[in-house]
Amino acid sequence: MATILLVNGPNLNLLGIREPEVYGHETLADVEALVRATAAAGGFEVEAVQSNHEGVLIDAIHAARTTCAGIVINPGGLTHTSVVLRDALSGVALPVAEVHISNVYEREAFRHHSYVADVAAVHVIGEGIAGYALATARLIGLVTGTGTD
Ligand code: CA2
Repeated sequence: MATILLVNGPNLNLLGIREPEVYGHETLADVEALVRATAAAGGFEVEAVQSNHEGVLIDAIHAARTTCAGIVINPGGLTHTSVVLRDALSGVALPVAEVHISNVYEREAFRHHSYVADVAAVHVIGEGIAGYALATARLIGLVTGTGTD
């Protein structure tokens, strides 16, 4: 079965534990279960990584080059700072879906720019945890050629 890499960046291990008013009550384990269920419905399995260390994320993205069909990523705060993460995504040349739980465009100005946005083919922003399922389904649509957008 083909595999989707799910990447969650720094601090997303705190989901459901801190700042529920911004990020909701669901945990990282809930996110991973949601993505696995969505992927399974489309015939894909999921490899999940969360790290607070940029290099760990980059190594996982490089490893996906030969093992995965696409990447669903919430880069966390690295979205707004990391050229190296963007270069890793662009370097592996896999289809990428970028997810943000909160609506970054309604938050501080420094969250309005994403280094990942133009290397991602799918963007789901401000849909809460459900956005991960939307992003996964759209990515699978793209990978299998069955998508509507
Ligand atoms: O809305 C999103 O998904 C973000 O990617 C989350 C990042 C933030 O820096 C981006 O601007 C938008 C922050 C992830 C930190 O997650 C936490 C979860 C619970 C408690 C504290 C932080």
